[in-house]
Amino acid sequence: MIGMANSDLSRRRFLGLAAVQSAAALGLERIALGSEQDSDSLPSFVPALVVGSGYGGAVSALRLGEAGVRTLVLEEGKLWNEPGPDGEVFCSVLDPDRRSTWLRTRTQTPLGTFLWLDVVNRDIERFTGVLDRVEHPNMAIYQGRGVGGGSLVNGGMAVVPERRALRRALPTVSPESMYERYFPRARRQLGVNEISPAWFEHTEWYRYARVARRHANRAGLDSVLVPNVYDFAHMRREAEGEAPRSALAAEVIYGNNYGKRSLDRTYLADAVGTGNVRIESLRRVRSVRREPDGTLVVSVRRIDESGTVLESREVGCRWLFLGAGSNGTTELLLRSRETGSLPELSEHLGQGWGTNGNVMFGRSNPLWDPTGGRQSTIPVVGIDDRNNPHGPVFAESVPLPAGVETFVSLHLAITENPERGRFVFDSASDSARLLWDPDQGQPSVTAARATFDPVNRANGTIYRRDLFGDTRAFEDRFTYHPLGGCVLGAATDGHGRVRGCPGLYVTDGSLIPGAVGVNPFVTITALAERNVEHVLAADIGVRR
Ligand code: FAE
Repeated sequence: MIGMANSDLSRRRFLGLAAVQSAAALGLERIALGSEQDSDSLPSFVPALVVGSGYGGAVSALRLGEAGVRTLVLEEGKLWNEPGPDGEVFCSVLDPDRRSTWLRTRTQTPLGTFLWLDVVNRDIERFTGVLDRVEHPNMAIYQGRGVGGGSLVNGGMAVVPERRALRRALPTVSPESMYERYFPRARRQLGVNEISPAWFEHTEWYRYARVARRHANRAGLDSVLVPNVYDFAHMRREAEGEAPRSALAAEVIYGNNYGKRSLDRTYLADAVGTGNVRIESLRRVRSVRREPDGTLVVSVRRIDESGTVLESREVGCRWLFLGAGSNGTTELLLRSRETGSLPELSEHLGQGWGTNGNVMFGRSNPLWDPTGGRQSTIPVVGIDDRNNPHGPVFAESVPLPAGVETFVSLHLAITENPERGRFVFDSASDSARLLWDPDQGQPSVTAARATFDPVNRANGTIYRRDLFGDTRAFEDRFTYHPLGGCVLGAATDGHGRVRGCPGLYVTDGSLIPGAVGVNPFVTITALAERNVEHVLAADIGVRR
């Protein structure tokens, strides 16, 4: 973006978005500009290859494309642009169908029951849907699937961490460079915006968040309005009946049809708009090997929309950027090391994994304190207890868009749980397995209680015990924010170069060791910006 005129930028985005639209109209699995659109096979060699199209992958693709490097992006999920039978691309949380869930026959929300009743999840057809839940013993990892990765399914909360949290997570990264250069660059390119405080204060759609804030304030806690990538001007038009509804129509974890500035509309559209980047969807990268001349070769499987493998191919490249997310990138590297194709990879691989201290819980409100039957799905309030002596807590007020009054205040707390898990390769299942004990979530629960027990006492509220299948009040057996596995400065060098394999880079959330204190995607994006800038200059010979 730097040094580029606005008209060039908007032209590039226009071209990229047009390519996305026409790919959808033609039913193509690939997005590219010009003649490449017509070629239907993978090249046997590309200068740069990016695996995965979430935050890390999208940053790498854009900056490589801008630098004039021909780049191929391989994404396992779908290109989400074709309308389903209801005329929409994505389904809502209230009426999920096969588009919701990755290769399962039942939806898998973390909040599985209400009044202990199994009323939330639905049977569905097996399909390459947009939200995946990867089951490990004692821990489930949620992740987005499709061109845009997690940006398709997440809540869009765009939070810059405090300096001390950043220093704890990434001690070797200069905070000055992050706060002065890479966080602003990431926020700009992601399209971060803020809700109007005046509108927030009176709209019925955020009553639930105001109630949560008031309860926290009564216990002496601060709260903040959190920036987001959802277009708040669009949301206000939704409220006024002037724009199609998405955040106000119970859309979020299975995708937003309108309003969300997901990566396919920002970074990836701009990447394609450079004319140097091509994205292929429904391509699962399985492993990496290195030829004697340094060429990196990935093995790729093309899958159909039911997950069946159609063909296997190899593609060679000079520079390989892994952005398959914490679970995906770590698995790919572990498989490559353990099956002998990249035997030199570091012993630190797989280590330093954490949940970002995620723990979810609900509180039951008294009948005179309703949270509202109409709730925007885009969270905007963070209860900020980052100075708690028992450990910092940043808890979002999570919507429960049931369409009826539930009297529930739902929270996802981000705590600085110091526990770390480790991925190992399980050759029997040919996949990575996470080693995580059930009691490793306890520090998250303890920290959340230190913040929210006083909130309950101050407001006469109690924890709900009917939401997570059994009678537990705190759900710490899943994470929305998996981090680590290929930690910066351990399995990689200080800029994401994989130790033991020149030309191979990690660019996603697996670089961050387990926690960053707030919702992570702005940090993942900014770190990827920092690393790719360095790699372009030092390894690929491009200066901006
Ligand atoms: P990610 O975005 O997960 O992208 C990885 C991509 O790689 C995916 O598209 C995969 O399909 C693809 N892939 C995986 N394996 C392969 C393979 N072998 N071959 C080809 N492609 C592959 O990675 N964070 C926030 O900051 N704010 C929020 O409000 C927020 N809300 C969330 C809500 C939900 C429901 C979820 C699930 C997550 C949320 N997050 C939020 C977390 C955020 O989305 C996540 O940290 C980032 O998406 C991680 O970015 P990565 O680049 O690491």
